[in-house]
Amino acid sequence: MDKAILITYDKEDAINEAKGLCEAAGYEVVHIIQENYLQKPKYGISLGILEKLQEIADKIRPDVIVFDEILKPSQNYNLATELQREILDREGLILEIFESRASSAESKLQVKLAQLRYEMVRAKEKVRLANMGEQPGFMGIGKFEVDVYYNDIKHRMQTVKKKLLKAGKQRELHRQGRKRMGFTTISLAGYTSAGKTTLFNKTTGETRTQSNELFTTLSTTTRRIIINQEPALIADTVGFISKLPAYMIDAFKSTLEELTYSDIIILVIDISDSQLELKKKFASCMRTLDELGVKKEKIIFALNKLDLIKEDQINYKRELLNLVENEKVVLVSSKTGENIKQLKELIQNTIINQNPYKYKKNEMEGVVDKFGN
Ligand SMILES: Nc1nc2c(ncn2[C@@H]2O[C@H](COP(=O)(O)OP(=O)(O)OP(=O)(O)O)[C@@H](O)[C@H]2O)c(=O)[nH]1
Ligand SMILES: [Mg+2]
Repeated sequence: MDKAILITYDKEDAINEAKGLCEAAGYEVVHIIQENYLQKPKYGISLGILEKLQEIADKIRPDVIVFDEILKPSQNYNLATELQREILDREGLILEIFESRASSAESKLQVKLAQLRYEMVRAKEKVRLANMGEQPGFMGIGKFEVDVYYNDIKHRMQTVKKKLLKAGKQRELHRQGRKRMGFTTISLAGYTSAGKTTLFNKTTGETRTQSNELFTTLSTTTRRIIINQEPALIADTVGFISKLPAYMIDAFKSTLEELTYSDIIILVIDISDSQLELKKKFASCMRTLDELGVKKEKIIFALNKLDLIKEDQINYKRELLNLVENEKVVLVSSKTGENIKQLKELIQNTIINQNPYKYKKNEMEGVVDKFGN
């Protein structure tokens, strides 16, 4: 396994998440440097820490130095030059994970697009520096080469986008088909590792891979379930993570778009997380859903991993998320199956409320049936 030195924030949850990301990308974290502030202009870290890092890196000889913040191209370049090692920032790390996980043709294209955008931002910086004449040979390339490089990325991005557009149209057709057939569509959303796939498996009897590694799921799978004696479709989706840059959400748009068109979103929340983590992840999920244009009324909150917390913690944690008054909350354990029935009932009631006419009519028909025959 490749070795990594990790530079992250001096907070337990940040450390755990960053370690999780490193492991998911296939790195063994051999040393951690914890800092309060990681956004100093030149290197992200202070000169003092840089010196310390240099010493440690000389001793440990890691394959990569992971920097758990988004680095500007110039910062990345400065660090790499000083340390003479590969520097991977948070974005680069997430991209590596996505790349290794992407299995469907569409998710591969999405990852490709995200990678090209990542490169594009860096190319733009190179063009800017070259134009300023400050660093004509920035990273060893002249202005002409930078232009060629930039245009090449742009061209490749256009090709990938076209292919994705085609895949998106295919999805749109599927969606229309499902709508015509009157299926209610339900999507599972939530932070990575919240338990979406476990819940999906529990409700559908499927056996998709669930794991405590981050970003286990990268593509959307849809299955039929019966709610209210009628078939509905439920989809498992890619997880969210904080500080996921907008362009990455954008790259995964066609997959995440399913959320925009779903009748119901089950937002899966890991209620066993620490207060801080819980709040941060929740805010991050709500922001992402908002960015995707998901209406609040469609969201059902599934507070998952109930088996891992004590009774007296429950209300406190609901309060923390401002979900005490909310009626669309259900506490579940996807592992033990506890309260899955309640979740289904909540889904059912939400569907009925969304289509009062349809279900009124069915009820009436039921009455006629009973008494008419
Ligand atoms: N104790 C407990 N563990 C759970 C529960 N639900 C899920 N898990 C565990 O949490 C981990 C993550 O579960 P997944 O279902 O893979 O999570 P996910 O949300 O699909 O994650 P990504 O696909 O990575 O976004 C796994 O190790 C599950 O076994 C639960 O209700 N209780
Ligand atoms: Mg999953």
